[in-house]
Amino acid sequence: MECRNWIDGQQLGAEGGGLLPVIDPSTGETFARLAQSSEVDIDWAVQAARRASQGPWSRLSAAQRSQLLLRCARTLADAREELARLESRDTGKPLRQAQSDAAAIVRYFEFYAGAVDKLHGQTIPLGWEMTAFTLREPLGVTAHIIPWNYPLQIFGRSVAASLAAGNTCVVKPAEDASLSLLRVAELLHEAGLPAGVLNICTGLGKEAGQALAAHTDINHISFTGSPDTGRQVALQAAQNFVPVTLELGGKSPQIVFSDADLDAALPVVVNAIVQNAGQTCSAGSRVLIQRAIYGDFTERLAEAFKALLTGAASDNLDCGPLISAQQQARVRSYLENLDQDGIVVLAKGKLDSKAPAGGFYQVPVLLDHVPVNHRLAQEEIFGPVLVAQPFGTEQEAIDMANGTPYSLVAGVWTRDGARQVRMARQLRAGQVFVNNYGAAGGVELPFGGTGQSGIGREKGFEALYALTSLKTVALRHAAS
Ligand code: TXE
Repeated sequence: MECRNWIDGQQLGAEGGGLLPVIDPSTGETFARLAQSSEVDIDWAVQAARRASQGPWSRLSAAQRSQLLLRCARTLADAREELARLESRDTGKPLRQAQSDAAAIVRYFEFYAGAVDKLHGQTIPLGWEMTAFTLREPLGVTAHIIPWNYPLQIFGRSVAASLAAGNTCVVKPAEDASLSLLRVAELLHEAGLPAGVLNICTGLGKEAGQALAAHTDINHISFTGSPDTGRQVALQAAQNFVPVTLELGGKSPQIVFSDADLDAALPVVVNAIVQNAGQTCSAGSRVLIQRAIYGDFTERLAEAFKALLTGAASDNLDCGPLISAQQQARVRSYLENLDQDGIVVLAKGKLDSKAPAGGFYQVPVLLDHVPVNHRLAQEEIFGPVLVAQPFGTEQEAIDMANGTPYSLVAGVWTRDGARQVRMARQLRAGQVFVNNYGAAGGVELPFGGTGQSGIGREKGFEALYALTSLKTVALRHAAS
C-alpha cells in the first residue's frame, strides 16, 4: 500500500517522490509506505488552505458549519470500526483502545458541531453615545503537528475545534502513525468538507514538520509532542509572530490517601499507566501512596501488574507493543542499572507466548520506593513503567506531586471532602481529577499544562477561544 498526501481535496504524491516505511509495531514488519513531504509539498498544502479560507467556507454561517461538522461526525461514526483497525495496526495499540479513540474523534466533531453557534462575542457598556462589541473571527490557516500516540484523538481535539472556529487546516501527522488520518481526510471530504479546508502532508518531523512550523503564511500552530521539539516549533513560530498551543506531556501523579476507596482506586491507577503501553501524555506515571497503606496498596498493585499480558495489537490484551524500536530502546534505557540505585522491581507483567519476535514489546513494570529526585520520578518515560513513592502528610504529597518540571494532570484519591478541595487548589496541574482519572475522556474539559507540559489549552471551549481572533468594534452614534 502506497499512501499519498491529501491536498486540496485530492491525493497527491510527494513532489520529490520520496517514500517512508510504515512499520507494524506488533511485528516490526513494513506494511505500507507514506509520502515523504518536503517544503514544497507543505507550501502547496498551505496555499490550498489559504485559498479555501478566502472562499465560500469563510462565508458559511455558524449554523451551516455546525450542520457540516455533524455530517462529518456521522460519517466518521459509520467508519468507526475501519478507523479503529487501521489505528490499532499502525500504532500497535490493542483494538479495544483504538475503538475508544475512534469513538472519541466522533465525539470531538459532535462537541464542536454543537459549540460553533454558541461562540459569541460580548457587548461592552461605554455610555449612551457608544456601542462596543467583540467579534470572534477565524484566524485563517492553522497548522497541526500531531504525534503518534493518539492520532485520531489529537486530530479530533485540534482540527475539529479549528474547523468549528472557521479556519482551514494543514496537518502533519507523525511519521510513525499517519494512516488513520489520511483515511479521515477522505471521509470528511465525502461528508462534504470543501476541497482545501483540510490538507494532510505526511513526512519526517525535521523536514515536513519543520517546514510547516516555519511557514510564513500560517496563523496558528497546535503542536503535541516532546518538550525539545515543542521548543523548536515555538522558536519557529516566534520568528513569524504566530501563536502556538503546545502540549508537551507530563509526569502525572496519582495520590492515594489512606482513607481512599482502594478498591475503586486500584484498577484506575493500573489503567492510567498501562493504557496505550504508557505512551500517553496524561499517563499516571507516579503513584504517591500514604505511608499507612503503602505496603498494602503496593502489594495489591503488584498482584495486578503480574496479571497483565502484553502482546500483538490484534490479540487485544492488556498492553500492546511500543510504537517503535527507538521508543523501546528509550524505555529500556530507564530500566538499566536499577540495582546500582537501590531501586527494587516490585512486579512485572508477562509477554504473551504468541507475541511476534520482531515486535517492540515492553512489559509493564512497577518500581518501589523511587527517590523523589531520581530521573525515573522526574522524566517522562513514555512506557508502562509505574514509580511508587510513599508520603506522610498532605503537604508532603503536594510538594512531591508539584516537584517535577511538568504540570499536566493529577489524580487524588480520598474520601475527605475538605482535603479534596485543598488538594485540587494546591496541585500544580492543568487538570485535577478527584476519585477518578480522566473523566472517561473529557472531550469537554479544557486540557493542557504549564512549564515543561506546554502552553495554552486544548479541548472544550478554551480551544475555540485560542483558535479565533478577537476583534473589538466601537461605534460612536447619536445618543437619541
Ligand atoms: O516526539 P517529537 P517523538 C514525548 C515522549 C516521547 C518523546 C519523543 O516522551 O518519548 O516525546 O517522541 C514532529 N519541527 N512525546 O520523538 O519529536 C514529528 O514528526 C516540527 C509526548 O516522537 O516531539 C511528530 O509529528 N515538527 C507526546 C511530532 O513532531 C517536528 C507525544 C512529535 O514528535 C520536528 C509524543 C520539528 N523540528 C511524544 N521534529 C505527548 N505530549 O503526548 C519532529 N516533529
